[in-house]
Amino acid sequence: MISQPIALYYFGSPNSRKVTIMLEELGVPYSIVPISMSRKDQYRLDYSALSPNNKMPVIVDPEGPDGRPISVFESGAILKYLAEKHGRFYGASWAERVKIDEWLFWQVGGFGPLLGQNEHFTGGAPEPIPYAIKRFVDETRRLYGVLEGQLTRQRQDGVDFVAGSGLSIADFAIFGWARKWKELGMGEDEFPEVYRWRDAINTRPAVQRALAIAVPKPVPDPGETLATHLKLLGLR
Ligand SMILES: N[C@@H](CCC(=O)N[C@@H](CS)C(=O)NCC(=O)O)C(=O)O
Repeated sequence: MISQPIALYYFGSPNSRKVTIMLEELGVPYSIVPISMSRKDQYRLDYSALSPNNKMPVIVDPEGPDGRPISVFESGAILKYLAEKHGRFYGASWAERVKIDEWLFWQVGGFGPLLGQNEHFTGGAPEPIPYAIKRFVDETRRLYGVLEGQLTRQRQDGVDFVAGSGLSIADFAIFGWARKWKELGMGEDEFPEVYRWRDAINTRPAVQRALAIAVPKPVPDPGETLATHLKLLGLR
């Protein structure tokens, strides 16, 4: 049976790329619905119905639990949903899934948001604020150190991935911000285990396909697709 494609509301940044990496690794059909932040698409009322926190990514799966359509927002929830649906990249036991969850939640609750603040204050703020830059660069260095420690322990146990016994959604979640070490002020030799792991993930063909996704310019208006999805989900 051919599955109906999952639609991914997408903005080309680490949070959406976690999901394209997962979908490419799974090899399931999907379509991209690009969202324009400069046009503030994320604050449209019809988009808010799918994403009440007005962020990307969101997925709409026409074949969700019990065969019914479902939408999912929050990148961590999307990764867990896809892993559970397809029975892949989420460990082989409950104990392993708990370990994967630790690092998934570490990423969505700390590594992602804190490194996002680093990027904002070092690159995007209208004026330089030395206190904020120092605070978030220091915190980035601490978090990279935490990841370095975990990857070192995993290697000592003969595992080349962040959590559990193999490649998992924790790797997909963490990879995006581990790529950006230079912009975030980290040194080339500071975190050898992080960089070795990042390079290994980066060379995976599915990851390369995900990173190569280009969004058409100008970004098409998502209104028609949103209307179709809201109808499918019974929200209109
Ligand atoms: N916790 C959310 C964060 C998502 C997020 O911050 N997305 C950014 C793009 S990377 C966004 O949509 N920003 C729009 C805005 O802030 O207005 C997740 O993990 O999905």
